[in-house]
Amino acid sequence: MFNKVLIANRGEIAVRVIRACREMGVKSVAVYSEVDRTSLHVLLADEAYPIGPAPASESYLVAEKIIDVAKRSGAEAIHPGYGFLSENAHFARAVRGADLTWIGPPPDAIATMGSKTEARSIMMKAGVPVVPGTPEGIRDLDEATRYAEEIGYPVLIKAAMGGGGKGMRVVHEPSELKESLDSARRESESAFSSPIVFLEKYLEKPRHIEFQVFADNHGNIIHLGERECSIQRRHQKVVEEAPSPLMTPELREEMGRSAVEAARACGYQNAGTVEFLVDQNRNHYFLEMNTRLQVEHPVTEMVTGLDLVRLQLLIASGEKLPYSQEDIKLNGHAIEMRIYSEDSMENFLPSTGKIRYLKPPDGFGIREDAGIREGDSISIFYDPMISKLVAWGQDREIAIRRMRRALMEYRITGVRTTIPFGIFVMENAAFREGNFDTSFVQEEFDVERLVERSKEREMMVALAAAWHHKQGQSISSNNHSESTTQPGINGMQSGWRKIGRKANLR
Ligand code: MV4
Repeated sequence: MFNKVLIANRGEIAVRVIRACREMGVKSVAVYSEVDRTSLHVLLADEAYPIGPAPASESYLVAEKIIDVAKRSGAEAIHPGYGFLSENAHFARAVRGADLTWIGPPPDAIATMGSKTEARSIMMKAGVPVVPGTPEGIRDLDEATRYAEEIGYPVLIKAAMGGGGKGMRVVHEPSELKESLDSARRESESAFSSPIVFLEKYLEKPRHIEFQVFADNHGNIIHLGERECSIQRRHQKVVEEAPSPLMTPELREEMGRSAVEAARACGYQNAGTVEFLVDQNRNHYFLEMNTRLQVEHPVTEMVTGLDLVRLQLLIASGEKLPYSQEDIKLNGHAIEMRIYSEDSMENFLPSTGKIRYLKPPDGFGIREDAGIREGDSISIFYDPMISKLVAWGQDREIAIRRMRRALMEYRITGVRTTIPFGIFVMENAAFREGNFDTSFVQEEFDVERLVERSKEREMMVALAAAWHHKQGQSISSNNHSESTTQPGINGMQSGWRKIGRKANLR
């Protein structure tokens, strides 16, 4: 095992890796930009080194600086976290070139999976189902027209070197093809420095289900079950859960096999995620492979009981996978809600500023992975994620109730957050029934209703406090009635009484 590991990241994932290192007796080296000098990950690490000004392009994305700190500090390995340089094959090669261990997949696997067309081609050869589409990038409009006729409309234009929806265009009929092709190429060029696009059959309202895979350096590959990630906003995952409410043992067996074969086909090692789209007939199709540890890895940890970062370090140090596929058992249900400093009521507008008060929820089955503390400021330079809130329950209904309770306890002042959106999701009938797909947010989220309820709540505070103040009486809290925010979840204290009592006590 390593004696010292450098974490080339910041925020909650840096904290997460530092904690795993500490539990394993591995010294941790943090790197930080000027605005992160007093950040939590710097405080928790055994050593910390400055790597430059706030802009990531001058700090967390500068490979030479990070490798230089690793050499100077005597770190033997680098963990990239997610984002930044985590899927940069050049960086992975440079780390290895500096005689340091890269805690991640082989650089060639990163490069191959970074090209969506190359990834599709490898998966087709490996017998992994892919969405019907073009074998490689489209040369011109004529070729696009021929392929679109062959595949059948609607078709989806996608960027070959991209992901996350940039450069994607749905084309419903031939007359739209030229304009969509041109605009997709332009967007792909500006976002990924490559105009190469390809076509796929457009799947209407698919579900996004991804499988966690682990491969060691000795040819052993297993999967750790799936994560449902269909609740996304502008291709940004917001709520993830494990297991998927859609899953059956048979479908898990089938998709798990595809995921393991996908990893084998690209010579994978370490932690990876194979993303699938699942259509309304429960057919699964390879979408892409993420060659990093994902933001949402905690839901897999909660239901498998495994520490995925610990596994990454073991495998990177050359050890064999300590588990066979038969050892992997899923227990209970976990839901993760990403808490962003974005205003749920104002179309998720970024909300920057200082976190004046922060009181995370806790209690049985609640985990909060945070990278910032009360008093920290949400910077404009980085992703506005404050924390990840994870709720575990022995079944999905309990996990949903627990997540809702935790979100209602979560106190943050100083910035607006996505907490109200999370409460909306936990109270939404379609979500609670497991009956949702990637169109959930656009079809179910009614921001006006959220604003209305928020105003009702504010009015309640005023009226209830005034009433209690006038009564000057103590309040019995033993009579339960419907919660003001959620008719039907009984057993919750009356919102009026709770608010009035708190206001009165204040
Ligand atoms: C698709 C699709 C439908 N049909 N591909 C979105 C970003 C990138 N990860 C791929 N995405 C999609 N690819 C075909 N052939 C629908 C989406 C999609 C989506 C996929 C997963 C989760 C959320 C999504 C939101 C919009 C579109």
